[in-house]
Order: sequence, then structure tokens, then C-alpha cells
Amino acid sequence: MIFDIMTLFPEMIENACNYSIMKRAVQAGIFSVNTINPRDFTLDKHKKVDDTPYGGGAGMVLMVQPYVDAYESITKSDKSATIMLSPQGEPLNERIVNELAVYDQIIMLCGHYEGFDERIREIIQPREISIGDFVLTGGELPALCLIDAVSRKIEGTLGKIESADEDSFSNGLIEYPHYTKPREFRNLKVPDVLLNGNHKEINDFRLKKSIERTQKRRPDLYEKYIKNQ
Ligand code: 4H7
Repeated sequence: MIFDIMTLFPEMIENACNYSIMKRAVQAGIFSVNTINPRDFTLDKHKKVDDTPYGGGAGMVLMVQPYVDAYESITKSDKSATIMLSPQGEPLNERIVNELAVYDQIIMLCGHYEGFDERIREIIQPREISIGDFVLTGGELPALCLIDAVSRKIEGTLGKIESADEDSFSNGLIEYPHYTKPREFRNLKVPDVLLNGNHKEINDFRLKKSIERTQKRRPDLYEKYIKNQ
């Protein structure tokens, strides 16, 4: 899998992928992260990537030529997806993450300032995705969220211990509570059932906790879960 990230701030992407599980997977060659800077595709001596909006108003708009030329410079594989991270996109969820994990190349466009000249969308026709109903100064953090979420679905990224099948959402429920040593801290004890070695009882306890929490915190997910039982 190759992630090709179009951004004016490539260090944001490169640095953030250099920790923990993502770092290990990149070093192991399981996926790679490249950046393409539209500023390198500008034609004027000031390397201008944004300009004032037609019709007036505040802020600057990203110019069509550097983005389209940068996009067209990327070698596309046979199974490639192009995504724009924007507050106007379809809300990201685990279903979409799974859908994207089957591609061998994901190209992402990160916006800044007031956003993109609309002709960038018309020409590139990206799938537009949002990580939630809030506004950020740029698309880099959402792009990183998507790299993180998709890369952990790729065989080999997670070790056996971090396996993805017990995560929240893999069964439509949120996670059960976790405990580690010590057995007691400030009078707070680890539930006995987790110490007795009976794996049937432990699984039943965890499922019960998952269901309780989902009902309380995410009634929307709970309704779906009950319907599917
Ligand atoms: C594309 C178009 C994603 C990207 C406009 C991106 C939130 C999300 C951006 C904009 C993002 C998300 C530029 C519009 C900054 C708002 C102040 C980058 N914000 N922005 N303006 N929810 N911002 O996924």
C-alpha cells in the first residue's frame, strides 16, 4: 500500500508517521508514505499556491494549476483511490476504513486557508471525506487519521498482540474495560472474574461490559447491535 499525500506542509505528515506502530510498519515495508508538495509545481518565481477569492471575502483560496499539475505528476496504480479531506465530506467510519484498505494506493489532498478552487474538485473528482463535524485549519491531521486507521487494517501492521478483531466497532460495540497490574490501587480492585483463569466467564464478563457501555454511551450503536442479534 502506498499513501501519496499532497500537502503544503510535508513535514507534518512525515514526522507524525515516524512513531510507534506506524514507524515499525513503514520500516518493515508494509506500507509507504510519500508527500507531494504543490508548491514544487508552481510556475511563478514566488511559488504562489493561493490567491484572493473571486467575488471577494476573507482569506485565500488554493490555486487550481499547482494542485492539478501535482496530482497529474503522481504515478497511479491500477487500484488507486483519491480522497480529499474536508468538512464537507462523507463522515468517516470503520466501514469506509475497511473499504479503503483494499486499495494499493491512496492519494490524499490536504487543503488549507479557505479551501480549494472548486475546479480542483471538478478535474480530480476525489472522494470527499470528513473526520467529523468540526473545522480544522488544514487537512493534514485528518489525512493522518486516515493513514493510521487504514494502515492498521493491512496484514502485518499490527502484531498478533495488537490484533484488530477485538477493537471497538469490529463487533459493532465499544470496548470493554481493561486492567493491568497492580491488582489493587487506592482501594480500586481489578474485577475478580479477570483473575480466575476461566476464559468462558471472562469473555461473558467483557461482552456484558461492552453491551452496557454501548447502551449508555452510544444508544445509536446499541440499537443497531440489538437489531442485528
Ligand atoms: C478542504 C476544504 C477536514 C479542507 C476546506 C479539513 C476539517 C476537516 C479544509 C478546508 C479541514 C474534517 C480550510 C475549511 C480551513 C475551513 C477554516 C481544511 N477541516 N478548510 N477553513 N472535519 N480543513 O475532516
